[in-house]
Amino acid sequence: MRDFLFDHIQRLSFSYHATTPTGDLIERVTSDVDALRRFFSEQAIGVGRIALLFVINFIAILNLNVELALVSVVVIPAILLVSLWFFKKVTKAYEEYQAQEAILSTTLQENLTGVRVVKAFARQDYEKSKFEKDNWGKYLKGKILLFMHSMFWPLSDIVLGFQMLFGFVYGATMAINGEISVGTYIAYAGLVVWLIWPIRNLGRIIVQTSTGMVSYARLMEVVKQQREPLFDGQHQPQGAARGDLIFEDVSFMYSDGKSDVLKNVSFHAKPGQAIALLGSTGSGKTSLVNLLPRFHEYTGGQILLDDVELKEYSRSYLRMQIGIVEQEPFLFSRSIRENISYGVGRDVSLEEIERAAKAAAVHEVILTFPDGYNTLVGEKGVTLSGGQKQRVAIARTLLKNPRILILDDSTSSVDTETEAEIREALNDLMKDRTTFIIAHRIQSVMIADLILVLDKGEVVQMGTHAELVKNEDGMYRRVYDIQTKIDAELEIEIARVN
Ligand code: DCP
Ligand code: MG
Repeated sequence: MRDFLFDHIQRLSFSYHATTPTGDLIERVTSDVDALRRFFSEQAIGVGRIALLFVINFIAILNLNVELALVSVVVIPAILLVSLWFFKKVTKAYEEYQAQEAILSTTLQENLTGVRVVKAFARQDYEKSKFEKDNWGKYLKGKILLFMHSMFWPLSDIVLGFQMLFGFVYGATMAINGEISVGTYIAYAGLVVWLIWPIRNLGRIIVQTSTGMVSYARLMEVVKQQREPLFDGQHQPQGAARGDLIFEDVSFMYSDGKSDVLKNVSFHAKPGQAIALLGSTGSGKTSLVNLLPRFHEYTGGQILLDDVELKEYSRSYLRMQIGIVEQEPFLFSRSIRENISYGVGRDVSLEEIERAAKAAAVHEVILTFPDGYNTLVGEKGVTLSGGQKQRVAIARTLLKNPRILILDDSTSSVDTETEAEIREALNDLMKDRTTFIIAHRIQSVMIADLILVLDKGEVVQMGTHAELVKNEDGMYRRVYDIQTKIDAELEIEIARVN
């Protein structure tokens, strides 16, 4: 079950993961699966034993005296009613308890992941009190749950105690009146205890079933989520794509969004061309490139890859053809070597890995680490600097050798010298791939065959660097002027200092 969930969760869509707290999912995969396992190993097995004991003893007493037997079980409806009432109460209490526990896990998980932010802003005390509040909430919810259980036991025992007393008195009266023999009475007294015991446990099981049911429902909520179909496309080309991309009036809105993030985007990227996206933060650059591997589905217009609509391709094929160096690359807590060869889908030699690392200008850096390529990367790459991480991510993508390359701000967190090194390496690698470059610096985008200037999801300008700088009122020219002005001022400053 746990393996299934793990696999399932990995295959859910981006929008599901964007809206579901990680701690909540962790909670379901660990605690709820445990609760369900406990339910099956402890409760479900008990049911058979109880039924058997009850039936045998009830038949035995029936054989002694029918009247006595019937008198001994009048309590069953009462016990059932009480159990069902508690069942409902405990279900609700347990639901709240699990939900609170999920909140607690989320808080913990976020704090561990964001520990640097917490420290940098000196928010330990705030986070501590938030955690304490959540933990206290869990304690209170747990207390309610415990209270429910502790109420049920005495109540059910009192009811059953009366039942037993009633049976004894009734039987004794019958014996005194000579309706049954003393021997029958003694046999009855011995047997009735074994009749009450299963009834008592039945109530307990009904109440405890609620926890199993709640966990089951919580797991089903995840299981019912649609997986992202990886192999749904009819169009499955054998070889690699050429990388010819046509955007026609493409618009896009996030499933939880209110307005279009991209509006009527049209352009043509020919195989091997470099397309640069320039635009202020939030203008939709990342959203645009995320449409290509079908992380999200565009909501209007169409995108053609090699003259076939993108939606006709399976996601797995597209993702094999497209390599992305993300804005914030994620590295696994594994060796550098494993991180670079991640997702290549075949055995790769160390030479190949080194070649990719050299191209990404990270080889020299890796050699300075204690174990070279076998050095472990700390959780989320804590031991690597931002720029180093990014270069490892570039090496990883290069090794995949994709037809379409997406570089999302990929040179933003490296120094100017390294940036020049990487750009040189990339120029080589971009040669026969369609490449998307997202950057803020004019130097990074001016070499592109086509530059798209985005503003609030719209392409406001399009062309080569030479064409765009000519337009005096255009946004591109404005960005260009500002950046060259900064550079010029820097030169003057340097001259003055010298
Ligand atoms: N957005 C959203 N849901 C997401 C991601 C983004 O609603 N899961 C919104 C936020 C922005 C808009 O979409 O208003 C565009 O976001 P992008 O990430 O595409 O913006 P950029 O990549 O252009 O910005 P940056 O330069 O900061 O990376
Ligand atoms: Mg972005």
